[in-house]
Amino acid sequence: MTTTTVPAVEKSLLGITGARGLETGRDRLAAMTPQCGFGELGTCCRTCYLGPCRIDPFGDGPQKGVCGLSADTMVARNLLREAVGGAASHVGHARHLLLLLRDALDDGAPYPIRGPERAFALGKLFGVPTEGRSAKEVCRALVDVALQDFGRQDGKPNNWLSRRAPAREREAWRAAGLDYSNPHNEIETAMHASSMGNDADPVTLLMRVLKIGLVDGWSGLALCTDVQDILFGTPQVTPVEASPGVLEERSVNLAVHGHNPVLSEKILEWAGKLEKEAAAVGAERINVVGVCCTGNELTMRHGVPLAAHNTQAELILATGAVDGMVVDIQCIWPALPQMAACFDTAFITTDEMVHIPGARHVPFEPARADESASGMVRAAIEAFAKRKGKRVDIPKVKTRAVAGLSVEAIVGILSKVNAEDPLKPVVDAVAGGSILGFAGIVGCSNLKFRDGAMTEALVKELLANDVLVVTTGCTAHVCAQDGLLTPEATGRYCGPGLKAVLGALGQAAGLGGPLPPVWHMGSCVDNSRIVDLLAAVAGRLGVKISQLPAAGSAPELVQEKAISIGSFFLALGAMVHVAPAPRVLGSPLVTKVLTQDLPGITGGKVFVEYDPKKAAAGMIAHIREKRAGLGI
Ligand code: BF8
Repeated sequence: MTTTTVPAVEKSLLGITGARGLETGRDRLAAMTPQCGFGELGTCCRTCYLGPCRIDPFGDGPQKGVCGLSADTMVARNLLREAVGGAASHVGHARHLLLLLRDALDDGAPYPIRGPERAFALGKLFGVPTEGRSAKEVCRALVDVALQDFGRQDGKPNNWLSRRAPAREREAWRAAGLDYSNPHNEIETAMHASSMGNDADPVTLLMRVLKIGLVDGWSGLALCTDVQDILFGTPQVTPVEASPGVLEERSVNLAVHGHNPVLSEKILEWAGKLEKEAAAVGAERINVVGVCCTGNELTMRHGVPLAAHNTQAELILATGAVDGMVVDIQCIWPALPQMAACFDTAFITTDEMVHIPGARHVPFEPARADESASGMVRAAIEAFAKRKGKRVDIPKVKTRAVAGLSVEAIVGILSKVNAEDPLKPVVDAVAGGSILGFAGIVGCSNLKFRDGAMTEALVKELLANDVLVVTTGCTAHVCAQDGLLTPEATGRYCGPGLKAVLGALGQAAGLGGPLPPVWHMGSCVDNSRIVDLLAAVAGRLGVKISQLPAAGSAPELVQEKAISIGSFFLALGAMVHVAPAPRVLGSPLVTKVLTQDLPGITGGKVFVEYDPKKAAAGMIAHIREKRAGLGI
């Protein structure tokens, strides 16, 4: 790492935990360092009880597991299991949403259809009759199409992949044997193949990683986004506030954390309905704030403030000002209820998969959503009543951001510039070189890189080189906290070409200023929106996604879900920069396949670099190479 800039927000939060003597993830990381080298390299195998076996990459000691397994197979097998962990999370999230939509259509859960236009658009895409039918009728048909994929045993192509994926890529995946049928079967097969005594060929194991990437992408990410847009509406551009300074001393602060808006949407609704009860205990209002991806979902659709990304979830509890933290699924640290216990905070787990010692567990059943959500809001009000008058340490840092840039919102803005051909102004700017290319900077915030402001430094370097950035997930929080999601950032950070284009587009669209240089496209499942945007641009140019002057990055990898999302983008043909290194470096063969051979298979390529300037340089070189390939 070359930078040592600690972001202002982290600094102020760490000042609070330091002053209060509270343990944080940084303390636990320091106690854990140095971490296991075998684990980092991927050369530790725990899939059977002849082991655990480990292989020293420097050639000292045994070079095979007890069963004869090579380091290459060990690494490929471990990578596949990580990808499966990620895909299971996203596919499980999607299936849950589908079942909720089905129940809601039969009045079995109190959720109206707030995105009928999305239902009709998908209905047309899936060949479902829409003429003269209600949104509910179209949704019923769509639910049947989607659920067919989860039950099918006929080996026929997966509906969501077949209809949602761009045609050129679909054909390439079919030819490479990467298309799939039932997502659950693929997850099962991958776990089966990677268990002891099955697939020992690192190359076929790696092909399975790509296939799991597609399962993640189409039956996880895309399906989640589609159903969430049907249920809760397609995001539109909205100004928001960000950073822990959005907490309010005199209000009931209720943080929602996790990924599934089925819970957080209801919490928001009930927060609005219970304002009088909050006032009765002396609160100015109920202030719902967002953490991690469910925060992004509420921000994109309702302008709810973004309070914290993943590594800050425990830090905002240390302010003493969070009265309730209600969590659903994924990325919930077990440390959170421990921190909450130091204060009056009501920390509530809600999902049957997420029980955490020290938390209050209140099962959230969609059929009784109103009763459950109102109870959780009341728990936060009660906690406020206990907390009132006690010391709180809310950092003064509050930033502004523009959120809600779904593909539909982007096309809406660009339509004001060119109604006939909305993508033309952007495509022309790329062809003319004012926009050098596109970068998707996505994924997590990692303690190992926060003190170096890895994400912020990478984004700024790309902007200075006229690369337009889109973002999702915790990276979107990081960008919001650094002021990168504002029109002002365009003038401050962009190169002359990008600055001029964003200024002209903003004026032409009647925004009274430039478009922001980093576009907040949503939560991690909304990486599907990035794919839709790339597919639209590629389709407009008549090329494959792998030919676009574009690159992706997960600059602060944490979760298995980032591995499965990265695998999806590799299957799509994208360059994927990542730091820290995926656990593959213990295998020269796997490393070579991912960095050198993959471009000849899907066009994708893994690029590992810990220095943000060098990472940007590598991504820019890739973008230039792609430009040259297109003759621009
Ligand atoms: O799904 S970015 S730390 S919160 S995994 Fe988790 Fe990573 Fe945050 Fe959202 Ni995505």
